[in-house]
Amino acid sequence: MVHVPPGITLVVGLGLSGRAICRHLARQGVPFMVADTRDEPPEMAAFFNAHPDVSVHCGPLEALDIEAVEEVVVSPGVDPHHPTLAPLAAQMNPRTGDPRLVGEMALFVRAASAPIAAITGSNAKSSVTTLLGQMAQASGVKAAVGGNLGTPALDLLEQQPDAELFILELSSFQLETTPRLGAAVAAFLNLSEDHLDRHGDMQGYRRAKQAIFRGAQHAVVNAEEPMTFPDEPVAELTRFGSQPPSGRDLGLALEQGRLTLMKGKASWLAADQLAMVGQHHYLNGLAALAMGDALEFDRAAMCEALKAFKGLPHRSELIAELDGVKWVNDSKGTNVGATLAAIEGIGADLNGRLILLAGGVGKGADFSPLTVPLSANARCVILFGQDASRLDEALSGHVETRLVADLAHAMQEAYALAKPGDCVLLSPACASLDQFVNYQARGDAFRHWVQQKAQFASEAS
Ligand code: UMA
Repeated sequence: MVHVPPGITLVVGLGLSGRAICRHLARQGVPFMVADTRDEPPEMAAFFNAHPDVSVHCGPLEALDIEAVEEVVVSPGVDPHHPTLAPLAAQMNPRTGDPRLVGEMALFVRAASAPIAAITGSNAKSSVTTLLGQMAQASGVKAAVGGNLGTPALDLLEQQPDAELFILELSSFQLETTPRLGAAVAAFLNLSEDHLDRHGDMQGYRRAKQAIFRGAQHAVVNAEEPMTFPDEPVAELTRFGSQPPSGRDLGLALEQGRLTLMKGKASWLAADQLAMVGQHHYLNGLAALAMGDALEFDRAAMCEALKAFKGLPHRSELIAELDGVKWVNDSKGTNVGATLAAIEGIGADLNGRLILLAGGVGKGADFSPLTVPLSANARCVILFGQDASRLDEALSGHVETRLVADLAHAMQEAYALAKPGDCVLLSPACASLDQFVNYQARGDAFRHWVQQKAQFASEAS
């Protein structure tokens, strides 16, 4: 048994968040030690360089006696229901007023002096977060943008100490361990199956996300998804959705024959002025506009930012056209809802010319919602990775499926199969962690392969 010394903080996890937590505690002069369940967590040498005096426990958490610890700060990838950790979640820390077990965001809330705009949802949260950041910039507001989409929230405190606003994408993992966020505006964009292996069921997943509204002044929710509405009353509430809006809500309506983004009866901008085509892009735009409006951003500046927004890498990103075949990288499609949105975005006029590459870690999801759009749009689905056979069980009989070992083989298979006019879409509906470090690495592998093919083709011609 390793006894954690009394009165200190224990940081669990040595990934991006864990290292940001350690830097933050070191800056604040709080004594801490670290645990990671892996025998060899990444980048240990760099960690010991930065924190030579900090002790690190690697391996099972069961080997730790944490009775005397003051506070445990868990990384998002670590399940707070782990038997060693869970009892602390029910005990209060008299110094902080929070439970003895918290996540990174609890430390952030204690230290941040500027307001928080927070975004969660199963999909599109990175796009809305980025878009709101660009709207802030266009409106002359100094905003620091981070959270689940990349830069850990605690690092923003150091990188942008003069921020007037923090715009944070927050995952269910981060929210689950956040006692009270107190956001100026909090958006819950949508809810579809994801991370059921961690949260147990949809109720557990939704409950974790509901924490975004704790202490919020203004809630932004999806008019068509009541599951996104706050359980506890929030002073102000704005809905966004695909129908003509009433009151102070935002929505879409036909104005003189043009689909238009509206607030109540006021036309804000025509959908065809956006660089990105497709209903889910309009909904993302409306969600960001609703948040920016709640934050009193300049309306004209917000609309200009929305018109200029061209989307994010790994999100339905056209990489190249090879021999008349479009190759699209949607590696960020890590759950069924995201893959459905990607197919809807590009599949409308494909009529059986879509080749989907899918597979990886399915996180306990039900893949059956994919059957209808795939039977309408796909020539073939090429499946790879840990849960390829679970996907195959759900899809075969509805669409042609092929099973291969990994993404490289899936791309080769797609290349051999595709005909001019087809679209090869990498939108795996699964996490990447069985075969890649993260979804970015998976998308980069796809991009690299396609670009090499494109280069050979141009050299040969
Ligand atoms: N791990 C262990 N043992 C440990 C600690 C971690 O096995 O003791 C494993 C986790 O199970 C996971 C991996 O290591 O497989 C990374 O976990 P982590 O908590 O160390 O993750 P970070 O590197 O801190 O990255 C996290 C987010 N990752 C997760 O929530 C899994 C990143 O979101 C986020 O960008 C980063 O913090 C900065 O805020 C990624 C993600 O996949 C993009 N998020 C999920 C999603 O979007 O669906 C929630």
